[in-house]
Amino acid sequence: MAKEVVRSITVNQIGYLTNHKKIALFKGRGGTFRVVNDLTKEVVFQGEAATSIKDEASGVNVYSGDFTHIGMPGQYHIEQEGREPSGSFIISDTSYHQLHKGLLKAFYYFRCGVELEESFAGPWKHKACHVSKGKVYAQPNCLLDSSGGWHDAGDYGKYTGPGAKAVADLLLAYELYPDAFSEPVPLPESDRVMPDVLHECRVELEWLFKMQDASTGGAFHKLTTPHFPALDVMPEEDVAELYFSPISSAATGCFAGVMAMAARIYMPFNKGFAESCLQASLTAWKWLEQNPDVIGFKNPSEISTGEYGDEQDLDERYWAAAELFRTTGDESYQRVFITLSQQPFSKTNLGWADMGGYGTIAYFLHGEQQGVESVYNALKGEWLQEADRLVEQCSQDGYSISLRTEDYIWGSNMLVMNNAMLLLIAYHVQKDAKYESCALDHLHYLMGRNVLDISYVTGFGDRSVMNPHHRPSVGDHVILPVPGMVVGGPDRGLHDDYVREHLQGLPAAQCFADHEDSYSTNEVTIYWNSPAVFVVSHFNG
Ligand code: G3I
Ligand code: 9MR
Ligand code: ZN
Repeated sequence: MAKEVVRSITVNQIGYLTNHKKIALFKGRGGTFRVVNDLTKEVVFQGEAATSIKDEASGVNVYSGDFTHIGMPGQYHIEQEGREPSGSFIISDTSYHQLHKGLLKAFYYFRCGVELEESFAGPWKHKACHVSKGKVYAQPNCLLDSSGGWHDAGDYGKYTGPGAKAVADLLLAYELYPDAFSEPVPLPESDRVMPDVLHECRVELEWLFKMQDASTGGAFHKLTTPHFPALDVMPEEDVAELYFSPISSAATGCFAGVMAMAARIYMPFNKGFAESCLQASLTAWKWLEQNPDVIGFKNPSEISTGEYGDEQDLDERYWAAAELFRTTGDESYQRVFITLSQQPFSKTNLGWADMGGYGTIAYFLHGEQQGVESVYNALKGEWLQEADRLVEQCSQDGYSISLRTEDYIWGSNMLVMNNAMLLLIAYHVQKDAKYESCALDHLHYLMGRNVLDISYVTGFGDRSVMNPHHRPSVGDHVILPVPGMVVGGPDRGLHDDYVREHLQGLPAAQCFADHEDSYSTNEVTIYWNSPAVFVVSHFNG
């Protein structure tokens, strides 16, 4: 039998949790299947993949085989007559332990301005990069320290909003699931006093401080070279001039939000740092008060790096107000929050542009007692309504995720993980097991239970992404990519030349190419990794 390049029996390539639902998905045909113990070769379970869904997004018929019955930890695979077996997977209470560490360690690899030493970075070591001062756009004589933080993605830009989203996800993961972070990654700073996730976020927060304009309190939108360097340029070789692009109100809003959040979370570990975060948040808030109208962002004509344009700042203001209320207890922030909550923008979105969801989460986590009951209940109703929509969508989807055909956009894997995160927050406010179970299905998709039989996380899974659009991975001459990075995933819009040439006419969920040139499907970003850390934290207790 010819080996299938894309296996048609797909599983989470890492594995399943002992006490959760375990399902394999069979493309094209169902029938009897056997679960075999890798070690003993024993058939431990035989089942029927009988029911199927005709899946529009993937363009295939998908049969579902349930082996939840297996409760014995071990390593298994699935067999069926006339087919390539599934990949091996484990069943254990701690299946996602290494994955969790790997997803968090990716942030270390994204670090900018410091050398990545071999003892922590292994073959992916490199020298310190982007250590020069940056020019403030349109103020040629104003040079400011710009070093530190994380590179945004496969490029070396650093962007305020996306950075704030990434930190927010990680800090929320720690706030809700501290036990998931009990072991060191380890990182150079690991001290078993402050959890590594907080050490890692501090790297970005220290850089974010530098994005605040000292004279006004507003936040510069981004810090990049004028253009993207070539794909094989290592970070330390990228020495073009750095520019602070102009201040935007969206950047300032999420800056205020994430700093208020950090002030609260770092307080038990480092009072001085926490106070600096609060101060930064308050001055950003003052800027927002003094600039009530949107100050949007468009790339200046000389700059062509990522734009992350955002013409709507009410969601960022809403988030900032919620965090400041939660951190300080000052009712005046709650009043602003409530007023903003009546405006027509999404209160559930967790994207880099639409950040309203973070405001709602902050209000939930502050507690029903601390808030205004009617506001709390209205927001809870809205959140659960969206969660129910996602659960319903999953039940109609062949690969059991909540994306509709039109949701396979650039960075669709962020949506996959954001939706799972939304479901886990729903589970937090209303303990209905369907939310948790549906969230876990999204992780199974990310880790290989998808029409392409691919794990979208580098270095994890037996058929994981190998050629991400990630400059260090291209330029370092190491065969394996930097591990632990989530790639963007299928984008039906075919937004780069490589996919336009190779993927015409394919169904949405198949519009993905594991090729380094495909920046619209196979790039990596910090804010695609961060919701994955959140989701895996829930299941890493
Ligand atoms: O929101 C709309 C949706 O309403 C519409 O139906 C759909 C149809 O295509 O498009 C959606 O918008 C997409 C948007 O992402 C959603 O977030 C746009 O088409 C798509 O072009 C846009 O892509 C962004 C991309 O930059 C291009 O601007 C990605 O979100 C964003 O993650 C990506 O970010 C880049 C940075 O610029 C540079 N660094 C790397 C990073 C990742 O590729
Ligand atoms: O490498 C760039 C990637 O980080 C961005 O997300 C992407 C979209 O802005 O652009 C990539 O750069 C490409 C550029 O846009 C067009 N020429 C090829 C570049 C990739 O080498
Ligand atoms: Zn750098």
